[in-house]
Amino acid sequence: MARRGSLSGRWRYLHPGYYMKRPARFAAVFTALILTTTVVWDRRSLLRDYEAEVSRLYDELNELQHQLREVEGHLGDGNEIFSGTKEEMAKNNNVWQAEIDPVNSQRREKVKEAMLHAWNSYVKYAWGQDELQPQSMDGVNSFGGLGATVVDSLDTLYIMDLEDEFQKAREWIATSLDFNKDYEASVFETTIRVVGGLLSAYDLSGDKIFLEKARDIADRLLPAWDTPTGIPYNRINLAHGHAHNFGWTGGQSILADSGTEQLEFIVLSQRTGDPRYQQKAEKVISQLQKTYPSDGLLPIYINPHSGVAASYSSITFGAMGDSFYEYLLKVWIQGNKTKTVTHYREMWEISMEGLLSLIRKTNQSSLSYICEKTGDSLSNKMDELACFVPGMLALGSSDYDPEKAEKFLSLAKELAWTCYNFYQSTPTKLAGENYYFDGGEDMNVGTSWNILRPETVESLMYLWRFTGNKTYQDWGWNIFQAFEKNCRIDSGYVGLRDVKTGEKDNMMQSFFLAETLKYLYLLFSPPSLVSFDEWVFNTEAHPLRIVTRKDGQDMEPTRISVSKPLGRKQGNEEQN
Ligand code: DMJ
Repeated sequence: MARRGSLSGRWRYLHPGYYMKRPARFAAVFTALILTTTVVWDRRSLLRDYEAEVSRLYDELNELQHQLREVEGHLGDGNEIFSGTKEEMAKNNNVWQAEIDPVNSQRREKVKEAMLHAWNSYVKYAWGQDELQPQSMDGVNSFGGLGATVVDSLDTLYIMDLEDEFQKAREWIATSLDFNKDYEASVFETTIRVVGGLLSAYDLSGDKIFLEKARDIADRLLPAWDTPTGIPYNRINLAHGHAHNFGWTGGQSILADSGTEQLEFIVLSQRTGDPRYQQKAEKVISQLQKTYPSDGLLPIYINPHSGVAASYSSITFGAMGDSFYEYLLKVWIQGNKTKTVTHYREMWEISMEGLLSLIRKTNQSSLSYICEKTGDSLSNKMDELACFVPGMLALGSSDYDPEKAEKFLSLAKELAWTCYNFYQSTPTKLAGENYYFDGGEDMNVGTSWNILRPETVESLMYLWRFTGNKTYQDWGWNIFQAFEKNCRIDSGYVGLRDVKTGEKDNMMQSFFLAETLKYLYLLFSPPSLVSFDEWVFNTEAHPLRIVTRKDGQDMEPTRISVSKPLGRKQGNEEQN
């Protein structure tokens, strides 16, 4: 039996005495030790070399990407409409670039972080209420207690991959959202935010709870369309179904409030198989079509009993007119551009000719803007709300013949430049609510608040997707940074009472989470994320899936687009 310290046991090889008696064996073990160390050392330095090589290749890749952007910048002027095989190649190439572009992915992460900050603040201080008041750190039921921020945020959370937050919102909707409210709701606001938000969440996630809830609220809104003409009353009591119009319109229905439910109600009919929603909403357009003016410009007040538009009220692409024109185009897209929906496109095109008649340029810097009109008189005023127009024109221009497509896309770029200047021209770099262009001057801010509106970044996202011009991403990034600088506080995001002084208000509008942050996120994401081929965005930025309309006689598109949205084609510093 071996004793401890003995040179004959199994541990004898570890005892120095063993090797002193056997020098040859000592030399062999020593050599083996040296060789092993060398190999290990060498592998580590190989690894280091390898890492350096990877980093060098990564730099080279960045450099090549940069050169590629420059080459692309020289190949075109940023205005091209790609087509055919070249288009597909460019599209794939650009999507690929957008996916790995480190600048884009950093910007996207910052926007996602902003969404988390807005959402967490809302959860902490205003959970379940319509909107957060960040300064007083409480909530307010500005829409009757329908959880507007929860519903408006659903798809943004989903698209940004914020799974836990989405699930929390979903649970609240399943267990606590109750529409049986003795409250005079705006039919328009409830449709675009609540019906639209729920349907979008359903289309994205497939979770039936969202469809059930959408149907519940839509059923409560439906009696609003029971008027002699089918043009709806704009307010309705959600519990009793009593509908009427706002007192301040003198009993008239508002154009945008009456003509911005078609997308949502068509989707609801498609998903439920119940045609009533679609029939009510589409009848409004058929009614307006009967007396559609030759310039396609409708005054904002319409009598729901006679169907006649009040000529004393103004014509505008801003407040109270805006999304009526937007939906004419988008319902046509949603309807696969088939014969069934041709009249929407026709009405939209007539209105776009009317729009051209409202365009003026400043003497100073040749900035294009959209006038408002009452009777025969034009006013040099433009709302920031009208800054959705560049995006709408970009979306609709591709289905014109090439000459008109070019014309409308150019106008879209000019107007986007003006809208961007609404932001750049103020000390806070945030846009006021509206602008005046009197006496040929460039722009003077009128109403000077900013309530975190999305229209300009919305248009930048469309223009970037349709032109591939990286400049639009840079403009969007500048606007985002101005929001971060002026509007972010510890308890959420606020608007500004005055864009000149930077004085803050006390409201985080639900559309900031639904629209502004979503469009910014998409501006820095590959265009394949919520692609225009498959989705159409409602006016509150809720994407709705395009499916085949079963009520159409002819399923073939009546137009073949001359252009398609692209990914990015960077490097062009064009400024319209
Ligand atoms: C949103 O509710 C919608 O975009 C609507 O069409 C216009 N106003 C706000 C955002 O500014």
